[in-house]
Amino acid sequence: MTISAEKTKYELTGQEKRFIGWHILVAVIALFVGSLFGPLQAFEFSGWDLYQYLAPALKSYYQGLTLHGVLNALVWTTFFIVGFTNLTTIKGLRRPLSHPMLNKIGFWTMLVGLVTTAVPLLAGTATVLYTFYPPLEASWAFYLGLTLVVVGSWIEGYGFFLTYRGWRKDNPGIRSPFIAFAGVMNMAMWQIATLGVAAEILSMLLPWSLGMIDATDPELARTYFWFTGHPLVYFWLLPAYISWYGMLPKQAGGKLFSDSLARLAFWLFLLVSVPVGFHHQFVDPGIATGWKWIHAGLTYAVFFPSMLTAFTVIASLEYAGRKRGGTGLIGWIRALPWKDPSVSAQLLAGILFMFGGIGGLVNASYNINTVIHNTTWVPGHFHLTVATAVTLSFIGISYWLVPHITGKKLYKPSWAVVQTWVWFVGMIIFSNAMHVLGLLGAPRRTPLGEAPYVPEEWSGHLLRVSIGGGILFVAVIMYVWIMLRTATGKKADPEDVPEIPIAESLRDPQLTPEWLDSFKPWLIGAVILIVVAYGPQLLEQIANIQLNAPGIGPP
Ligand code: HEM
Ligand SMILES: [Cu+2]
Repeated sequence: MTISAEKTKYELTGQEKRFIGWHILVAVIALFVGSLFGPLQAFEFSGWDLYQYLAPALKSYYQGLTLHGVLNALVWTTFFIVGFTNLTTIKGLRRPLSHPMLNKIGFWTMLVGLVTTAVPLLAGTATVLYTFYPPLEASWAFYLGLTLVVVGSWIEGYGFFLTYRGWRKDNPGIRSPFIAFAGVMNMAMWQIATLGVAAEILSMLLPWSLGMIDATDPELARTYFWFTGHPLVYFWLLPAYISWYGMLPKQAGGKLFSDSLARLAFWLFLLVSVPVGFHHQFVDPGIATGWKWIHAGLTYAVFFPSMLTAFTVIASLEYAGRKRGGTGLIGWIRALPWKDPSVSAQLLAGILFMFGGIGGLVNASYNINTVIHNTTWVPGHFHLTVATAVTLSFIGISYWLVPHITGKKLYKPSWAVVQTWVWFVGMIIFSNAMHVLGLLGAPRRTPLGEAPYVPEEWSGHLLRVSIGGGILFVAVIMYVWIMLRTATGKKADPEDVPEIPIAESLRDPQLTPEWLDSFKPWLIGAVILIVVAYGPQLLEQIANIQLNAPGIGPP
């Protein structure tokens, strides 16, 4: 018998909905505030300097850029993901959290951490950009706050692991439901991945900013940072994949094409997410070329689960499109429910992600990387990935999730569809211009409007960055407005409130081999790979630690 066919239906309780809602609320506020700086940066590129009017509240371009990166890339994502993982765990396993108190403590720890980080950020004493590379030095409160956000996410993670373990005990031999499995796996990957920043902050940055040590070792700090920094992008992306694999097919009227392939892809991401961090350090002098090559090679290995994903998700959507009467080579694409804002958001996110992936292959290539390293190509790339594939997917998810947890109807669904297209168009203009500028050598993290060296050939592209950025800002405002009006609207008839979409697998998931549903071998494999790919280099850098760089303030 298939167990995916609702054996026991589990509806989220009011308390569970509220708890998830708190995460989403913090996430959306972070996205809103963080995105206020996006157009400021984009306008600055064509010489329209709004910062002069914002002083002294905002001290510099860099303070704004730090707020933008931290709030958008770190806070919006983390809060949304942890909230969403509550939902996938509870709904997927069809049972409440086993230790809800633990998750509450985790959430509050994250929130206290966020406030602790926000104070120095707003005061201008943590203008170190979201990568906080030393010797740029922030107030200790910034590092402490970030630590608390991570620790809080760990604690919520323990809540998910214990719930999963309880389910496993009660259901021996049964394949775990895909969305629950995948969410828990992502949190497990996160626990391993964040050991890098934990080591960096606790052993170096916090004692340094507290004055217990005078100077720091920027190279070791970077190595620790990127141990976390690369898997961080998979921590962001995998929840979007959970929706693409496990929910979107249902919304489109189809089924998950292959439960086995979906799980295999997730396990491969667990294996190769961490041991690739040196691909961010290709130009760092302290790491031997051989190790950089190994990490470059392992990065190419990520291509394989990415292709599995492209294949499985597109096959699931094609199945849905044909069931809806779509025919021909591309007729099935048109037959998909584009009028559903949640679907259009995720389809458009997926389309832009393909270009993000292609650009990513350039970034990953040791020699070609030198062409685009530290140019505007890089933010051009990650506005397609984290700021679109992930963000636009989360926006799409929230178009059913927020109505579901508030018991309201989505405010103006047709506007929501327009919102997704505005984002799509704005991002095409913005990110294309950023990529081209990068190839022409324009540096990132630079208020280019003030730079004396800007050649004439950049000017059209700089203008396109501003135009695209302005359009994107409209899309953000539309999204936040729709969320606000939805959450503050009237309670709807329960029948008009969307259900949580869970895609059935085309084949009984019980036929998925057991080795694809067991954590142990994959976790062991992941740790071995990390030890092999990181161990020798990390030990060497720790053994030769050079605490000789004194802190410097922001420019
Ligand atoms: C209103 C929409 C947005 C606009 C117009 C925008 C614009 C920009 C621009 C122009 C830069 C480059 C600044 C520079 O290198 O000097 C930038 C950097 C960045 N953006 Fe956005 N962005 C937007 C939304 C987002 C979103 C949604 C995310 C993530 C979820 C994001 C994450 C980042 C990050 C991480 C950086 C790099 C910061 C750094 O270099 O330290 N942005 N953005
Ligand atoms: Cu990376």
